[in-house]
Amino acid sequence: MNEKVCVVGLGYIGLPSACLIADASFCVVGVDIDKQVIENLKKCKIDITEPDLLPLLKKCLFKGDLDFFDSPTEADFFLICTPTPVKFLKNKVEPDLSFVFQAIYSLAPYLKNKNSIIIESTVPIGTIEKIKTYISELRPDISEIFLAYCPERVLPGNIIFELKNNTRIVGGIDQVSTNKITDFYKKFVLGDILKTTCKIAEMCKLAENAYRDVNIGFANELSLICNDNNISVSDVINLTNRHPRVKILKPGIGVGGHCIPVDPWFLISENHERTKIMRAAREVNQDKTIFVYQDIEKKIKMFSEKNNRLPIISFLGITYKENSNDIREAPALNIIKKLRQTFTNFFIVDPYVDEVINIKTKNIDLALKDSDIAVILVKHKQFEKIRSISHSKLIIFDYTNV
Ligand code: SAJ
Repeated sequence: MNEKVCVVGLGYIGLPSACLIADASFCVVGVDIDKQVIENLKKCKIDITEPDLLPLLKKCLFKGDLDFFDSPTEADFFLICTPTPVKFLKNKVEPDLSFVFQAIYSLAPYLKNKNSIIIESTVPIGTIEKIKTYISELRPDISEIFLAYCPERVLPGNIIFELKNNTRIVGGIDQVSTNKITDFYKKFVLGDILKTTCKIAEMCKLAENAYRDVNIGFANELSLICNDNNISVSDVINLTNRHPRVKILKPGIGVGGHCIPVDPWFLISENHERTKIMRAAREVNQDKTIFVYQDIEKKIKMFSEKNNRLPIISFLGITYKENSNDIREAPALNIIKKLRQTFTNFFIVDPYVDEVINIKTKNIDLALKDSDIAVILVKHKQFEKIRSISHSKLIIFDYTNV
């Protein structure tokens, strides 16, 4: 009989993982506390736009290898893919592990000896050890459980491909767990699977995303210096990157999404004195969004003084990155939310989003026709030819043109 896998948390990692594992001849049960999510999935309805996900979901449901429930069932492998957000408290920022521990609590009654539990959610260093203690408190009758941390490292927009092909890290609580859970991943991952300890795996995931944040912060800092000196940062970066050992990332309007602006806090909160660069990068990246907001305000003022009226502005792009419909932690959204407290003469254009903060997005041709200014905040591919569809008086400010 096929081995059974219970995937807890059916978000942008859990759902594609459940489908991929079911496609590899496991019998998979996907679990989510949100009953609406379960109802929709049973009808093949998803709101994640991810290439290849819907056909894979349909195939697995049709074959009967995948089903969805709102609470766990018995299984050989439990895969936890619940979110781990951060809480912004008065004097500190703290990781919120309640969803992960809630998931463990909910599956505990179904555990049997020699079951495996795998955590994929981003967690602070030492969490897997805490989970082991928690499981033994919940189920003192169980003598042997395999437990490992295996962080996901996929790029939204390319999840199915990357889940299959990326190199994975498996960090077990002990050697037996590492081996057993590595063998499990080998059944549906084509990329290399590297064995390590759970603490190293926890640190690797946090280091990966903090590395990105720090490097984007560096690029954003350069962009502000170039702006002050009236030189093109894109020229500087293109030329600098011709050095064989330099690879500067792209400056932007700030860092969005649910990973890179969040994960550095997992390290900062526990290692405050040791994370000076990471804290600075967070600050620089957050400040970059404020800089863009203030610069837009300045441009509105200049237009008003020159023309004796407020401009009509089309804001192009509202998502956290290009060619995506994801608005979580989107800097563009934060800019518009703040701006609309004092300025409402604008359209939002985003081919991937129908409505946001109670504003219906507008077709690009219609919006530009009626606008004085176009502000590009996110470089969706649909905006590449903006100059060919804009009228001669349209002023374009491109904050992504780096
Ligand atoms: N950004 C820049 N400049 C750059 C690159 C990105 O300003 O040079 C901005 C983007 O505009 C966006 C944010 O950073 O607002 C994050 O975008 P992203 O595409 O770099 O990353 P995510 O959040 O979509 O996914 C990341 C991935 N990490 C990368 O290093 C590319 C992925 O590998 C991780 O698994 C994922 O986070 C995660 O779940 O942790």
